[in-house]
Amino acid sequence: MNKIYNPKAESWSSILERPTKTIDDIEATVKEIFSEVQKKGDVAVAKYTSLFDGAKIDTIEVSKAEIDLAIASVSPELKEAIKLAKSNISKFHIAQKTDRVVVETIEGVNCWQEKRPIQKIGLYIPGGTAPLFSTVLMLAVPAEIAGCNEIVLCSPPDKNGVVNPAILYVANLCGVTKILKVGGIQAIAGMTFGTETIPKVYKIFGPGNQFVTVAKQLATQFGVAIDMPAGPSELLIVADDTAVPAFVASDLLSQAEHGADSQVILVSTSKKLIDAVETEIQMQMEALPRKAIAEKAIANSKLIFVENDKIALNLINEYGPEHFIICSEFDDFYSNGVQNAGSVFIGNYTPESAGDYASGTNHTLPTNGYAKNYSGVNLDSFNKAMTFQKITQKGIQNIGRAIEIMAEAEGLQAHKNAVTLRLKAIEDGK
Ligand code: HSO
Ligand code: ZN
Repeated sequence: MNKIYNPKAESWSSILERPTKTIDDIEATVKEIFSEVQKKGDVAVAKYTSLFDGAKIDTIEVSKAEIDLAIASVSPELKEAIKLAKSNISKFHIAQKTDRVVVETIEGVNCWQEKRPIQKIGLYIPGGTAPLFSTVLMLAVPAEIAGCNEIVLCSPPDKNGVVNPAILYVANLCGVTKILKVGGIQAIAGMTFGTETIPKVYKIFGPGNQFVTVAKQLATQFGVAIDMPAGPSELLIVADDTAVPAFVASDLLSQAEHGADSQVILVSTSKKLIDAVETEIQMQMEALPRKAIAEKAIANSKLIFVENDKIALNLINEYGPEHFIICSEFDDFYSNGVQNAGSVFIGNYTPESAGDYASGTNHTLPTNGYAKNYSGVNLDSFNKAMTFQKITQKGIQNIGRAIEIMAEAEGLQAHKNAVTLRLKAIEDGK
């Protein structure tokens, strides 16, 4: 752990630097697989599934029988927990629905805005060391609420050609329309171009490793939208002597166990707290099954002492953490002053795990400083805002002259004519 005392503002960006990415060498592989999937469809998908996942797959789509088997294998206790989480996530996302916005901007000119669901969406759920079925909830629940009519889910199979049963259970519970055993670059390529079995979608959501991240970025070049650029998990905690060191340590470790490249940072105005948290981390880490992973992330973590809360807030806003926990006497100061963070957790009894699973907020959040310019996934991520207008004769008379003058000034005579003809027809009709 790196303890840093009173860092100068000039050094903040280097202290807070994220683990560097090696996008360049990945790009060539991604392009090659995209081009092969585009040309050969399912044949290429099967080839890469065998190469990367070591699985021989005859049928890419998960069958009804496989789903039934998965449902039966999930424990009643886990099913109950998932249902509680689903209920809270549903409540929070249903509340995000917006009404039609209607404005008569000037007499006779009626404008309105309505949301429409993105019709075809693709969800990517990684396999790996911890298959995160909770991410299926975070993506499929709002997709269903928004009314997306085609929800495709891709997740890689294990060596035996099986997708994690909890992922299948949640997908089935949340209205996913098609589940496919395909992961990695080939999954993103499949949803970008469409194959014999994988439907082409309009927007792709979900986390993934560096290959998946680069693949999602390439997908945008073929007209597919993506949720956001993803990166390793991050957590920044600001805490003072009102915080409980054991709680703070447990939160830092909860993010550290995601991956060796996770970033966890503690900012504090108390040296005493920093030391206590450091001791707690070492103690708690010993007992973690994923100690080897957490240890690596913790080795890169930063415990930063600053003189006062104002400096702390500036530093936090410069970093823009994915998750921001506030355990401070001055929690209002921080929650009102934070400008850049994906999701904020306030008080000693608000662990990040709550938002990861069951409080109701979404856990698909911007990392890598993108909290400065991206929102986390929310109901509107699955919608487009469409505008409508209806203009009466009186309305076109009210704005027609202004349009004519502006069109003329832009040198666009046809635009002007579209108004002039109508104004004249109205006059002639009089
Ligand atoms: N903390 C992760 C989400 C997650 N945690 C899923 C546990 N399961 C997002 O950064
Ligand atoms: Zn997590």
